[in-house]
Amino acid sequence: ALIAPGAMHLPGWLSVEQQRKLVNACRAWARGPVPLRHTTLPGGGVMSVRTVCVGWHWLPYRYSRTADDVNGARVAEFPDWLTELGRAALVAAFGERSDTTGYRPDTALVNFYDGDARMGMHQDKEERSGAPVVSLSIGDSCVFRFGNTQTRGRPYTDVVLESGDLFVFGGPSRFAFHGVPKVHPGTGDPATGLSGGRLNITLRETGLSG
Ligand code: MD3
Ligand code: FE
Repeated sequence: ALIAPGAMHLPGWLSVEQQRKLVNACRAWARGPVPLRHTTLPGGGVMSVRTVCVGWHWLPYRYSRTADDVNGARVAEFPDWLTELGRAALVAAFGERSDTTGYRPDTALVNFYDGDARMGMHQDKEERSGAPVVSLSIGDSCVFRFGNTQTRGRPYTDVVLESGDLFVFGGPSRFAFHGVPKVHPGTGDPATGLSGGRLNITLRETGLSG
C-alpha cells in the first residue's frame, strides 16, 4: 500500500526463510568486529535501541568506516547478497525502473528493539544521496509513525509493522520525520530465529566514497 508519495508498505514481503537468513546475518554482525551498542547522542542522551552497522558505521551525525564511538574497529563489509535484496525490494515496491540496477546501498543499519525500546521522531539526513531507504522488519510488531517533512508533530500516519514487512522510502518521503513509539512484545514468530524483540534493517546509499 502507498502510505504517502514515495512511501510504500509491502506487508509480509520476506519469507520466513529469508527472515531466518537475515537474523543469522545480524547475529554474525553483532559478534564482531563491532558489537551492538546503545548510541549516545551529542546532547548526552542514550538511545534505547541497540544498533550495529554494516559497510559504514552510523554516528550522529556522520558516517565513518570505523566505529569511532565503540571500539575503533573497521565495520564489516557490505555483502553483495544484501545489494541484490535491496534491488529486489525496490522492484517489488515500484516495479522495474531505470534506477533499480543503479541502486547501490552501501550501509545497513541493524536496530534491535527490546519491549521497552523506542525511537523518537527524527529525519535521516546523514546520507548525501537521495536514493531510497529500504526497511525490513523481523520479530515483534511495532507502531511505526510516518510524519511530514516540516515538523516532528502532526500530521502523521501510524502503521503497524510486522515480521517480514518491507517499507521503502523514496522521493518526497525520503526526508520525512519518522519514529517507533511502541513495540508489541511477544508478537513475533520464533520460527524466524528471533525469540523476542524486534529487528529492523535499513539499507541506504551514503553517497560517500573511500
Ligand atoms: C523514512 N529506523 O534507523 S525503519 C532509522 O524501525 C530508523 O528501526 C526505524 O528510523 C526502525 O533511522 C524505522 C523505517 C525508516 C528508516 C529510514 C527512513 C523510515 C525512513 C529514512 C527516511 C524516511
Ligand atoms: Fe530513521
